[in-house]
Amino acid sequence: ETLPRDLVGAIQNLKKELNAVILAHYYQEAAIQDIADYLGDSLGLSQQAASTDADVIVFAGVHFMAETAKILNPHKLVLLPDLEAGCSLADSCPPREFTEFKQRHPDHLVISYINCTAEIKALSDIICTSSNAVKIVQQLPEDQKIIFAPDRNLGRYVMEQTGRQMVLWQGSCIVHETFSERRLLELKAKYPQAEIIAHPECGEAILRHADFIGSTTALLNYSNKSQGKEFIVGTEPGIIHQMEKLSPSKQFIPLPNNSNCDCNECPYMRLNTLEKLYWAMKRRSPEITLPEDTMAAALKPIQRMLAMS
Ligand code: CIZ
Ligand code: SF4
Repeated sequence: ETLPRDLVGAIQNLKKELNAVILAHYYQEAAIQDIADYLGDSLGLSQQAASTDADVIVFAGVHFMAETAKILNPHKLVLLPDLEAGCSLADSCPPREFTEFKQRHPDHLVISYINCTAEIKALSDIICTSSNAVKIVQQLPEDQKIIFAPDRNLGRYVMEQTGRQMVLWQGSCIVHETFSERRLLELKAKYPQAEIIAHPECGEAILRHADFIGSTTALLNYSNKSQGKEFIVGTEPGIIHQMEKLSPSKQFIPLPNNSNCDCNECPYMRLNTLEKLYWAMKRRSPEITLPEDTMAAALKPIQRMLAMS
């Protein structure tokens, strides 16, 4: 089979044919963002997934996000353009080790960042995202013992913001944890007026320099409202497409990682392409499937999050 000449038009037609909705994360390439019905961060996309009346959800994001959509819609077809689109942070928390970790910390409530597998969600009490993590922890009783998984950087940030102690699982994201402080200082010298905005998945060395810290949606809104003209962006640079759309006169400078290239894209997010998205809709595959019991167990902590945020 050959690719249609008008790929975007063909995707629009398939969308009607399948009664499908296309959900895309901010870290997707610009062409995918531009054809999406809804664009957002993990919280926004899971809220969209929870409320959609489409028959098919095409998820342009990574595997754990598509799993969340499936858990919220067990009877719908959820397509992911490339099943290999995983996540280093989700991979850093294997269920067997996490079960043992939980056993070593009895009486602890388990709060897991949504960037984890369905199995880890099933082992958790409440799910959170970077948009609502602080708010959720603040709603818990002062003496509540808490395990926070899997991101140690977001966990440390939430501890600082809430003044609460939590036991942290030591996971991290290869994109956010490898931003270079040295390159950041160089950029700061080159653009002295620039505001530094960063995601809480970044390491402490980066967050120390940040003028504003927030979820992807919060960073986007901040860059739009701020009087600043230049921004050094400490998160996956896919988001810059929306920042530029909202604020065409401002300059957005991506923060490089600590390799010798000017790179920092999420290798998993970028596995999805417009071509793969088209084939997934055309073939109704690859689809996300999960065991019934895992879905049922993972749904409860997600519903708790949606109720608390
Ligand atoms: O690093 C990610 O995958 C993030 C920040 C996702 C999200 O939308 O919160
Ligand atoms: Fe996972 Fe990091 Fe990629 Fe987000 S940016 S999907 S946390 S590897």
